[in-house]
Parts: sequence; structure tokens; C-alpha cells
Amino acid sequence: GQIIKLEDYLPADFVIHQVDMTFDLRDGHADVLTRLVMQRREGVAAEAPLELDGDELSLTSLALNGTPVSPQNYTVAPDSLKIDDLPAQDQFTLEIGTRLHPEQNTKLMGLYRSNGIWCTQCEAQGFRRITYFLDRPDVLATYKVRLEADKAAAPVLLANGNPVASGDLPNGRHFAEWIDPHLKPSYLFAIVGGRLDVLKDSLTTISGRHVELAIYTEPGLAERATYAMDALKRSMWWDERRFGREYDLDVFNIVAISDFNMGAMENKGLNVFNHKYVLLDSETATDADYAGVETVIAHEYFHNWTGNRITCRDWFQLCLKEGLTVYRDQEFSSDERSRPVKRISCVHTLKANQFPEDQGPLQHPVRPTTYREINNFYTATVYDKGSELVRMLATILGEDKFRAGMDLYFERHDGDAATIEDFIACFAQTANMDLSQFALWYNQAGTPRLTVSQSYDAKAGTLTLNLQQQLDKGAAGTGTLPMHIPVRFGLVGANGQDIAAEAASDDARVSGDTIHLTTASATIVFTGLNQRPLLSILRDFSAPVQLQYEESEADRLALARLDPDAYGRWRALTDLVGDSLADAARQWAKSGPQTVSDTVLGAIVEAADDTSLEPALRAQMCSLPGETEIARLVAEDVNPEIIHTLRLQTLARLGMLGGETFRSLRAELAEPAGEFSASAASAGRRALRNCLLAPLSAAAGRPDDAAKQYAQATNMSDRMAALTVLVHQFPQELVSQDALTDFYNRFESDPLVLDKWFALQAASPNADTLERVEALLHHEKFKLANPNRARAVIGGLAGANPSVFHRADGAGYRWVCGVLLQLDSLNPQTAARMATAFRSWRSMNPALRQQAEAALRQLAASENLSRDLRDIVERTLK
Ligand code: B3K
Ligand code: ZN
Repeated sequence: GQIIKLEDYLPADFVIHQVDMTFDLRDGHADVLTRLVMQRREGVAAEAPLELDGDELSLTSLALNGTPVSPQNYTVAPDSLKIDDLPAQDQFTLEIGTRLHPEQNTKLMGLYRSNGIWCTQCEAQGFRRITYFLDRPDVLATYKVRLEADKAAAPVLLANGNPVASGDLPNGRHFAEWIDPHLKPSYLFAIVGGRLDVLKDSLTTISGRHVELAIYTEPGLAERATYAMDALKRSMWWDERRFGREYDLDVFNIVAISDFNMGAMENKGLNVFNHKYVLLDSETATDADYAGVETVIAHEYFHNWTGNRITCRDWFQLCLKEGLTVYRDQEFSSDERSRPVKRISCVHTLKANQFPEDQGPLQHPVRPTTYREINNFYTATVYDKGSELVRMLATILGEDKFRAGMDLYFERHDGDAATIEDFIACFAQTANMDLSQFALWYNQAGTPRLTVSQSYDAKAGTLTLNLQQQLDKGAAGTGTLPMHIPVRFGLVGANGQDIAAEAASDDARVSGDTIHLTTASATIVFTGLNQRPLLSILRDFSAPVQLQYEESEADRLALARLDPDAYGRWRALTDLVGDSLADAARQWAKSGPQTVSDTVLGAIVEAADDTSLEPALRAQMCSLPGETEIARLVAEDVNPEIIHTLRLQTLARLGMLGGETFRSLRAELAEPAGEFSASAASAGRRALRNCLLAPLSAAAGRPDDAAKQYAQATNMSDRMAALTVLVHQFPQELVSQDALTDFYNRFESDPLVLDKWFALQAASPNADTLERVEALLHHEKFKLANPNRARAVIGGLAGANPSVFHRADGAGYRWVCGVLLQLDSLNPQTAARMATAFRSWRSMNPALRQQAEAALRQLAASENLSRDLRDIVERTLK
């Protein structure tokens, strides 16, 4: 495929001032008539032709200024339309007719039908599947849209902007017209039509604008959008107060759709959502689902300013909207819930998703410089590391200057298609700082190693810290210059209080609780310390680095117990537990079975029982790292089989050691039935109670507790926690099979819950899982064309079941590649996303590496791979 390069960027030769579209929606096909008011940009050669993008399009008509264009003046193909002989400078109108077949559109890009509902997805390049267009984010226009459809088939007709007209047409048809007064790129275009239920509400913005809010769902489900609506209102309120951002249309519509390639889409005034991130109630959704809905609702809403009002000049700038918007949604959740708990869960996600990407063949900088398929760059690096960079900027500048920089960005670039340089320039100006070294974070791929060592001199009362940064060249081959790393820290006294540390000789590199490391190495001396303090380093995970710090077990145990900073406590305990498990796994591969020390496990029990901490935090502290996480820490020659056994045995020993404590905690934390609350505090109590079930059951070696909890569960969090223990720890027991059947019978007609049923079985670490999963593919409720269902089964196995995916005989790899090939012929984007499960294949032991490579090579040899899947497979093999 063709390689697109950032350095080749040029603005388009033509501008589009206005877009008018009419959609005639019918069963079997849709006719689209698009009228573009265009103009050659000043300075562009008069003979330069107009070249428009298309993708699998068929042209039905073409007129210039009202007159049909004669065939010798244009060249058309499904993926392009080229028109010669256009006016030199004057404005002209181009009318383009296209015929689409939404029912056959299984790629779910452009216009398609989901359970009969007409809907669109245009980011990144789906608009060109609707009409020929300059389909690039720097072409901004205002849009007017008219929709016509059968009134019974589509009583609801929605588009971007505000509704302006509607009415009946002959033959049982009707129409609706919408105008979006705001300039927007084509990727934010959307229409929806169908039989939909609606949950309505309204809100008055800070300056008094009345906004009608609506969430549309498939029939009968609107009530399940209640929590999403509440989250939307809180998001709108928060953005006004925290960032001074107000909503700018008379209506804000959300539509929940069953078939969707990702989480949701921020189309102007008409967000389209995967229904997973809208619909829930306590019986069908876990607390994690609630938190997910709140996050995604907020994220898409926040895009209205960071993404829509200010968009990206080109797709290389994707992190300009995504990293920033993730930062904003994380801040929202921190304010709405618990800040340390949210931070810990973000750090956890970053390490689980972004670190492996950064350390493997799919490595790329936060702002990439080349791509073959842009949809493959909606990655953890662009989103989550992108957010970390904004967070570092806020840390470096401080709250006030950061806010001033954001204000300037909104003011200066409203209505623009901007770049990372534009963004950074706003902060450089408001803070009066040179941020060119900081900007390296956007261009240099990889996770820097931060090596820290300390020595305490009792006589002098000094603590000397040495910090070094090192960035290795990885798959992306980008630069390795020292960057600006803000390192937050604390010096903790034996009483569990931070000691006010003075940096010797008013060291300019230390300000407040932050060391600004800008050189390859730095030595910093703290004075006036009459006792050796505990160093609480990289608090709040103030930079996305890999910390290498020789820290004694005693120091970690002490910090886990008395660091006044909650994140610091979690960090110390997690590093202790993670390193112990990784060491044991490495040793096991060499010399047979190993165990983690009782001291380490004892610290977990102690954290679980520490009532000075909120329950959600205790749950985070006492959950053992997952198998994939342990594999990441082992880093090379990984043996997933050993990790699986080691983890299960460690869980059992933890349950043994914590027995009494865990059981009484579970009893105390039990909620009286019928009193469900989705609040973060209640969710935290459920999280703690449920995370103790796994070690207790493993210790008992019996499914009784889990079976009892399953039978008595009154909410999905409790039910799922119990079912997971049953299916993963006791797959052969009758109670486990019965529970699975019961679960199916209860929720058979609920696709979102059924996804959990499929995913749980695919993630079950057992000898016969592959055979079971093969059977699931033939289950009557399995539908490969539905992304959520495909992700449940393929992702459950490839992403959440390491010991089966990495089976020694290679059968897991071959099975996944086989299904991906089938999926690719329907939905390339989702197939490519699932294929990233192979990204860490080189860290496996030699036998597995060989198996993985063989399976990938066979996949790569298939002739009809999509550009999406081929791009991932080839980069993974490189
Ligand atoms: N901007 C969309 C993602 C589009 C993905 C296209 N393959 C959702 C979001 O990040 O909010
Ligand atoms: Zn986004």
C-alpha cells in the first residue's frame, strides 16, 4: 500500500464553502445528492484539476453550475473522481449523485444499517464512502442535510446541527432538514434514521442557552440510558466550570447502535455510540461498565471543543484531539470519583496497553510521521500516552499557566484545523517558556528508562539522588535525545509524614515536589535530613517512563504501609508484588516451581484490611497483577504456562494467608439486598468484596463460595465476579456449567450481557477452551459481523487468555489467525484491531516465537488481506 508522510503535507487546491446533501433512504439502496459550493484556492494553477476521494462509490450524476459534465471532462473510479476544465478563480457548484447499498456495508464505515437503523461512521475516511469529496480534516464547511425515508421505517431522522424543517411526503414518506452552522471537517458528518425510542432531558448553559438533550435507543431500551443522560449533564456542567467551555447548538443528540467498530463517535451535535457505552442498569452492567459509560459520554462530549471546534490539520495530528480529550475525560472522572483511584486505574491501563505497544513492532511516536492505514493509529500511544503528555505539560506549567494556555488555544484556534506545534505554542507563550525540548515527547517513540539511585549520609544529613534517563531506538527508529521529565517525589519520615526537603544550593531543577530532569543524568542533594527518609519516587506517575530503581524490600514494605500519598502506597506495593512474581516466573523456567514470600503476601493482606484507605483503593492494592502484566514484567523468553500456574498458586496462598481477614471483610462489606447504588463509593465496596473471592476460592479449592454468591447476586458486578471464579477456577465442576447455563437463560435476549457470556468462556484458561471456543463460533447467537460479539470471542481468547492463546502447540495462534481472516473479509478495521494481540510475540520463549511467526507468515501469505489487516501483520513481522 501507499505510504502517507507528514512531511508531504500540502493544503488542498480547492476550498469547499458549503455542502448541501439530500439522502433518499430506501430498503436496498440509498441515493445521495450532494451539492458543493467550491472555489479554487488563490495561487493554485488555473489548469489544476479537481481530484476528489471516493471509496467503493458508484456515480449516478455529475453537474457543474447546473449543467451535466460531459464525459470527456471527468474520470471516475470507485475511489476517485477527477474533473478537468474548472473555472479559474470563481466560485462554482458541483452536484454529485451517488447510489449506496447500506445493507451490504459490513465494514461499518460510511452509511450502513445496524438492526435496520440507518447510521453513519465517517472518521477517519468514511465520508468518501458516501460521496466524492475532499475527505481530509483541513477542509472545513457548513452543511445542510435533507433526509427522506418511509415514515414507518424511520420515524426518527437526525443529522448534525439544529433541526430546521420536517414534514410529510406522498406514499407514506417524510422528510427532515438539519443545518449545522459550525464549520466542520467531513469526518464529523453523521445522519441517523430509524425506529428509535428516546430519553429526553434539557439543560440551560452557563450563559443561558437552552439545550434539548436526547438519547435515542433501539425500541424498549430508552430507560437504560438514564445513567448516560446524567453523565452527559454532569460533563456539560463540568466543562463550563473547569475549562470555560460551553455548548453551542440548540440540541445535543446521542444515538446508541448495536453494530459499531469502536466505542463512540463525536459527530457534531449527533454523537453515535456503541450501545455498550450508553445502555445499562444494575442487573445487566458491572460497576466497570458504569465507569466506562461515564468516561465515554464525557469524552465524546468534550470533543465538541477539543476536536470539533478545533480540529486536526491532518491525521498525523490525531493526538491533538485524542490525547487532549482523554486528558480531559480523565480529569472529569477524577473530579467526579476518587482522584487517586482514577489515576491508579489510568496508570494500570497505560502500562497494560501502551507500554507493550511502545516496546514492540507496532511502536510509533505519539505524533506519527507515516502511515499506510490511518485507522490503525487510533492506538494506546496516541490516546493514552497522548494524554500523559498533556498531563506532564500541566505538571510542568502548574495549574494556572496550564489553564491560561488552554484558554489561549481555544481563543486563537477556534474554527481552525490545527497542529501540535500550534497547541504547544499557546503554552510556550502563556508560560513564557521554551517548550522545544518538551515537544520531543511527541516525536520520539519509546518509553524512556528512568534510573534512580540514592545514598544517605547520616553525618552530613544529606540524601543524594542520581537520576538518569535513557531512550533506546525501537521499531519506529525515531530520535533518542534527553527529554524534559517531570519527576514528582516525596521524602517520607518514619512517622509517615512528608519531610519538607530543601534542595541544596537552591537547585533550579527542583521546584516544590517536582524534579525537572532535562539532561541525560542529574545529581541532586537534599540537606537537613537528620534521619534517612523513604524516597517516594515518581508520585502520581508524573511521567510515562519505565522506572528502574533499586529499592529494598524493606523500603517498599514501609512505603506500602505509610506513604502519605495514596498513589505512592499503591506504587510501592504493586512494584513489590509484580517484581516478586516476575522473579519467581523467571526462576521457575530455569529451575522449577517457585513461590512468592509470605512477607509480600502479608503486605497485600494488610492493605486489604487498612480501613484508613477507601475500599476502591484497597481493591486495587490487593488484586494480583494479571498474567499479561506478569509477562510484561518478565519481558523476555516468556512462558505463559508457568505464569498461569504461578499466579493461580499465589492466589491460593494469598487466600490461605488472608483467610480470616478476607472472610470477615467480605461479611462486613456485604450490602443489604435491594439497596443498589452506582456511586463510586458503593462500587468501591463491591470491588473490594469481589476481589477477595478469587483468593479465598483458590485457597479453598472449592467453588462453594462463588456458587453461593452467584445464586444470591442482585447486581451484575457480584454476579460476574462469582461466575468468573467458577468458570476460570473450576471449569469442570457441575456448578460452574450450571451457572453458565443459568446466565445464558437469564440474559439470552440481551446482546450486551451475552457478550460477557461469550467473552468469559473464551477467556477461560483450560485445556479444552479452544474446542469450546470453536463451538461458540457456531452458536446460534454468534455473529462475526457484529463487532462486539467478534471482539468478545476473539478478544477474550487472544487478549485475555494468555495460556491458551500462547499454547505450546501453536493451536491458539493458528485459530486466531483463521478467524481473523474470516473477519477481515467482512470488517477489516475490527480484524486489524484484533490482530494487534500478536504485538508481543517476540518476547515469548523461542518455541512460541517460532509458532507465532509461522502463523503470522501464513496469514500474511493470504492474497486478499485488507489494507488494514495487512498493515498490522506486516509491521508485526518486521
Ligand atoms: N474519534 C473516534 C474514533 C474514531 C476511530 C476511527 N477508526 C472516537 C473517539 O476517540 O472519541
Ligand atoms: Zn476521542
